[in-house]
Amino acid sequence: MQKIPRPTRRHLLAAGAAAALTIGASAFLPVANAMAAPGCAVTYTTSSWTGGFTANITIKNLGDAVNGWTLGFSFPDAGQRVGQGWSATYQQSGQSVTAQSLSWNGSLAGGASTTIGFNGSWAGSNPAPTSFTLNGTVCTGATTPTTPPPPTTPPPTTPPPTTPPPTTPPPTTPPPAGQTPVAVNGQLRVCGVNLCNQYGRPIQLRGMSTHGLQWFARCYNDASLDALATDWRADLLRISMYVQEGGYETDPSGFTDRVNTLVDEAGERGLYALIDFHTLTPGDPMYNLDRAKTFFAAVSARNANRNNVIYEIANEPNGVSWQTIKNYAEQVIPVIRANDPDAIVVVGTRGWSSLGVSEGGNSTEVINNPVNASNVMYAFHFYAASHKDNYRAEVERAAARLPLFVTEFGTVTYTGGGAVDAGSSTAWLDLLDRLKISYANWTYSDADEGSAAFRPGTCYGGTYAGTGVLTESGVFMRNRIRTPDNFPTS
Ligand code: IDC
Repeated sequence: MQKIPRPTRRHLLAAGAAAALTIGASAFLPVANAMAAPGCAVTYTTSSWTGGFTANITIKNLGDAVNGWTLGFSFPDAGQRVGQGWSATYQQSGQSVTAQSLSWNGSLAGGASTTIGFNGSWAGSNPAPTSFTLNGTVCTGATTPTTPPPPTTPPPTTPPPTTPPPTTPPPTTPPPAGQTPVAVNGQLRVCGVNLCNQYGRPIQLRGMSTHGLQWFARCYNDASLDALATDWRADLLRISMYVQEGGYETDPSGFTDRVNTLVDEAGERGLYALIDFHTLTPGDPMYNLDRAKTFFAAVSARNANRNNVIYEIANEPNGVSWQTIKNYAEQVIPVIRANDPDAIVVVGTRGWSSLGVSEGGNSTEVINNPVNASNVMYAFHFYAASHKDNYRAEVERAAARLPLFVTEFGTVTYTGGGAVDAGSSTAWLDLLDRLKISYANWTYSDADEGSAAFRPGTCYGGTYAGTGVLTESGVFMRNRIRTPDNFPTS
């Protein structure tokens, strides 16, 4: 019943960094400098490739507490440039660079650290800066080791399967604790237009969305989540908490508890948890602003120390301007940041998260007027049987300029029902794979509709692994999701 979002975007340039980030040629260049002053210690590490690099900078305050800070350094080579940064506001003049704190990370107690970073470009060589200042004081404190952290696990060596997966339930052996998606990738952040892991490398998360928790709670239990982690080998569980239609507004504390429990269940299996504040009707997110603040204050406080949580603050705004959505986001995001400053927040877009397309707009309105916050991504939704080439073209264009996250999509029509469109679904997922855009499929449930992965009645039984319990959509999605991730670990 909802409309369908359709984007149309043009391919903006993947500004040096994004383009270069694509593949392979990255070498980890450990560069760490710590400086000796009593006031601060800085660790600067880069992941570098021809012409581009990602820098991660950890700043440790060794002096008195500061409220607002500016880090200063100079690039040794005149060809080094800061591109898109995160967690600070960057300025460069000649070879001199300053990085100024944001509202949420400006307060740094004595002994506290914060991490910032940027994507940059280089021409001649790419040496690390050798001296840093914090609020004008040269950093001379002892620094952290100059070698990059070892990967927590070796990269997966298994090649992609060359034969179709078995049709009988495979053994659901859990991956070793060090090899789950969360163990390998750690705390995520947005870098450039990408979702990056703890090594500053772009990754794609692939997973499934729950159906409405108010209707399908029976589908989310140890056996079904074990199957998602070990049989589907998913990376991500989207926890879809409707606000209306019998959802959150009817029992705020009960739904908050249910979401938190599922965050834990996902975490125990090494899955990322995408907390979806599933607004839909009414389409104006402002209608739920107070509820959103209450809900996100609670879940962000409770989950602040977990590294597997991503917040999606409005599922599908519709019938409202981008400016209204942006205003909503700029009120909800600080509530989250106050508790959980480094978590990624995904913001819904106009026209049922179509980047405006389903309401006659396009992503230019977001590009020209982005949410005023760092570590933010933008939601794009599609239903493959309804949304095809023109929407794919828009996503491809938008992806060069905006960090996108497909927090929901279906293999069927936008009603959630109808037949699987395998051709369009394949075209979509090939595109998302190529662009490293993360996704969650609607739905990991046994709803009696084409988009559901399980056959009706499955959730009343105890078996979730294998293809015997799956619908056509479920078989299709399991085949796509269970291929190896090959997450970069350096
Ligand atoms: C649909 C469900 C359907 C339910 C309906 C209620 O599949 O069982 O009756 O919601 O509102 C969306 C929404 C998502 C929709 C889905 C399919 O985010 O809530 O689920 N869809 O219509 N946007 C586009 C499609």
